[in-house]
Amino acid sequence: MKKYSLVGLGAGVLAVLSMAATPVLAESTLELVKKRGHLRCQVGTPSPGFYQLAADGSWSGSDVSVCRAVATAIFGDPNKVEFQSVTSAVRFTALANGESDMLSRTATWTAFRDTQLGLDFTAVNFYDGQGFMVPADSGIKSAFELKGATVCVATGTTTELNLADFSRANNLDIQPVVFEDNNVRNDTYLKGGCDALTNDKSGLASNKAGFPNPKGHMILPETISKEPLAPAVRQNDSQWSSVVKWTVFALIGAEELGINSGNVDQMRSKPPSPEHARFLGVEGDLNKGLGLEKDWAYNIVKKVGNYGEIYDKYMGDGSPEGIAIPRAGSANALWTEGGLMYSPPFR
Ligand SMILES: N[C@@H](CCC(=O)N[C@@H](CS)C(=O)NCC(=O)O)C(=O)O
Repeated sequence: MKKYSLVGLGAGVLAVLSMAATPVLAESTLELVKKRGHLRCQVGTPSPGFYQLAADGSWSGSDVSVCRAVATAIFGDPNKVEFQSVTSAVRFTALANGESDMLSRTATWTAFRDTQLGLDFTAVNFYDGQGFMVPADSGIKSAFELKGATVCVATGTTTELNLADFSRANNLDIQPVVFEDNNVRNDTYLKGGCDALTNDKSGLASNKAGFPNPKGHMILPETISKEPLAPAVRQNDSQWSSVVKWTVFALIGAEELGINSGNVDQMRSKPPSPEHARFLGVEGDLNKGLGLEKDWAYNIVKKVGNYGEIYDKYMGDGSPEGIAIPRAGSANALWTEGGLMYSPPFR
């Protein structure tokens, strides 16, 4: 009797232990995604340039392209993605609890987020900084003129924290007006419910492009923070983190190597250098540790494009929404052109 109960207890304890250990022992996210047959990629609520939702339900944009590039690395198909659109306030919980496989949505890589939220950031795909926008006829020309001003801001963001720092450091007594929903925030600003709107500068360009009268608003010159934006994954899944990180590097690396969607076939049939050959899977086995096929990077460039192509299409002068954030001379230029975009070597 005693023995049985002990055995019973043993089995019970084992069951509890194995349940508790599930997140650690569970299959890697890559295996999970492969089995499921598509990637669950978290983006923000629709915002021109980054993540735009068309009337037919399809998503496009720069951060959306990173999701599509990861799906392409795995499946050779940019459409094998389920896009999950949630607000900034709940984004990290939705990733940490397993609802999303990754997020690609203007999330700033900070020490706290990288070490205390159960997340790992991968590789920066946009270097940004926070700014302010005001109505063009407000007469305000500098962020330092915002003394006592009400400023609309999204909650759960670095934006909210930086605003408080900036106000305190400069004795500006700024009154934050805080929102979870970006649309409500923008509407409130447009209706005069706050004197200024603050966001990442690329976010401001995106917000402005979506306003009925973009020219009626002005982005002030000051940049009050560093916002390195990067896709993130759950922590402790090194292979999955590598897949997302090397997908971003493949986008940047392709541009460095002069490989784009138009010439990638020609480059593959006659690689101009050994690194081109390794990148395109013609030589070596760089795919092995990633758990991907040899043509993973080829497929990314062929079906999604390189970093510069994505930038031009969604953030550059040619972007349909007119976001037009100049890349030349900015941190988002390639390192060979004075910027910070740099991929480790493909070897
Ligand atoms: N980079 C900042 C701000 C991120 C942020 O809220 N970005 C806006 C861009 S407009 C966004 O993602 N909006 C979508 C949403 O919150 O639904 C952060 O990581 O906290």
